Amino acid sequence: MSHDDQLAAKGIGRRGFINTAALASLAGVVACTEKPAESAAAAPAAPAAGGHAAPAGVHPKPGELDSYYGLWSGGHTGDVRVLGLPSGREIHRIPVFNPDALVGWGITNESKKVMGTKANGDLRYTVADTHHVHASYKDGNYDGRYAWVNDKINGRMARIRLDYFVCDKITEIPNIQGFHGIFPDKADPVDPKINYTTRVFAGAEFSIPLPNNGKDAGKAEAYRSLFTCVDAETMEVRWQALIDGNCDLVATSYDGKLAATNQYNTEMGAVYADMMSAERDACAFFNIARIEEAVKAGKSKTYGDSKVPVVDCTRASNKDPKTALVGYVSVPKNPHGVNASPDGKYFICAGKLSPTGTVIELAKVLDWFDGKMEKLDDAIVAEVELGLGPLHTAFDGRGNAYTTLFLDSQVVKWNIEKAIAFHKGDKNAKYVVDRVDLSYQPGHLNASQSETKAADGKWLAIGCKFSKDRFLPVGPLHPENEQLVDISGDKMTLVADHPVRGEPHDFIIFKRDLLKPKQVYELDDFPLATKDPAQGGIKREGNKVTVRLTSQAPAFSMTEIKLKKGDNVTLILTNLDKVEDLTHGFAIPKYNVNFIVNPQETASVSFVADKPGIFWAYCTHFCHALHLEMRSRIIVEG
Ligand code: RUQ
Ligand code: CUA
Ligand code: CA
Repeated sequence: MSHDDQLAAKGIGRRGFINTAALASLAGVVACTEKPAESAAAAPAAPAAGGHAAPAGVHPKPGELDSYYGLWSGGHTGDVRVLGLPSGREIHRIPVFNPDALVGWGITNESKKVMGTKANGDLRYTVADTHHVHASYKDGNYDGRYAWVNDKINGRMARIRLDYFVCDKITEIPNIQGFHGIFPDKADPVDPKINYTTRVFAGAEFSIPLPNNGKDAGKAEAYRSLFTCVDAETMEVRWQALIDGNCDLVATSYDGKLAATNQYNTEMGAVYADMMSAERDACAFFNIARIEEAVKAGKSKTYGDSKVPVVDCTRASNKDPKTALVGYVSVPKNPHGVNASPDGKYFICAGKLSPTGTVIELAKVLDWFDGKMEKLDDAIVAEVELGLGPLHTAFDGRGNAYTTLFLDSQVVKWNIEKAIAFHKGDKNAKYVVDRVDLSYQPGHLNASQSETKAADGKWLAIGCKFSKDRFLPVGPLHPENEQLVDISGDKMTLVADHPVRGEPHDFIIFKRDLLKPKQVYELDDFPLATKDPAQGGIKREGNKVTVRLTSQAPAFSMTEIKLKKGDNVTLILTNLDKVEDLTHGFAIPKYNVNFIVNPQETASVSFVADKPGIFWAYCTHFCHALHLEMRSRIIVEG
């Protein structure tokens, strides 16, 4: 019985579900689920779930591997998720900003050091909101070194090592709020030998009074936003730029010369209505080489306790193009995404409150900075109607762009050169190639290899913000719906729905051979490693106790660990197993301790032995036929 048949048998039609959802009063948003007849014909109402119509790889056979990795932001779960594409299977979650009980993220001393602690040793933050994941580049393609992700709530940027799929650094950016857009550079603006990522840019969406000391809440002109540059290696903040308006999403050029951020509040309004009053907002283009010269020349200031140099990128101070650090290209009302086309020529801004996509030619922006073009807005080579609520754009490497339309609940495929011809006056240029209905209200989308020079035009994934009737009901909280579209032909074909836990935003999809992950750690990479069980044991200095323990399936090196009430204990566990996939866990009842050690990994936890008694510390990760027997008795003498 198909899903539809099952529902029909219960007297519940698909349409009935839609209507129920509509009644649930999602206001304007749900109106879009009632599709016009002609567009419903363009896409099947249900995905090719039976498998017969789905292209190879969408429903892999047992043991078959995916051909692409996907790195997905987790949203309010504060993590990054690793998916296999085209199957859509979730393979891994990388804990980043939020504690995670599986790996002991936020519990081990090593992870706490990365996450940041308060003076008393507690985590500084336990909440986050990850939106945008982007990876490091070399020669215009991903090089498999790093990925970065933002925490919108607390203004933090995290780096993930793609050899081990772990977060190794988190930087808190000073004097900003609502850190949203993030993008690594793809080359150095000056040195052609540096054809790889060395900087990561960050946009601040919410303006705050600078300095933010509670004194200027009522002064609209004190509210400002900063655009930030972080060093990709050290993760230190290199510089910031004071701008007019706010930052939304960020894009970088392939030659490293330009970074840009869309702005939806050039009005610099502190309240909602003021943020929508102007007909046009802007995309701010930063001249990276000039900004870094200005920083070097000391033409900067600082705010509050921060020592980060801040350069002046306001309009008033950057009127002469020949010395300007920034140029503001005007874009219709409250734009959202800005994306770089894989041929390196254009940035495309999605209009959000305007039904348009704006194509900005980068060579012309550089001409303006060189004094060769008078009006910066002449860099706009197309501004075409796409549909209602354009948010983000992806590319297929064949000259086509794919833009999500939030309000129309569609993705539109359009041809960039034809849009340019249309904008120039060729009214016969049919730039819209195809449209597909989505379920429902898409935000982000990305295509395989989309934001690289190797865009391959095979798969398009779309993050739909509402799933309504697409999955079995699970109470009031619905999953999001990540949909997969085959874009290899002229027409797009919707091939799969995947439920995901809320709420992913941006993601990237790239060929699996671009990564060579390691599956066993190097013992020597851990200074605290106990390389031989004989070196383990308990060392006591007063009430400071160090326990050095090893694991080898199915036993820990000590069956008994004797402590005294009040001891300050640091327990260091090294997993001496060398076999791939042989992970052990370590949990201590009543002490809020649980973490894992992967093969050849060392991790440590610190706690005060404040409760006397015996506590069976046990292995929480299935490792052996005698896994359940793998434990060690901790005796805290009263
Ligand atoms: S933003 S759709 Cu961060 Cu577009 Cu989510
Ligand atoms: Cu070791 Cu389970
Ligand atoms: Ca506006």
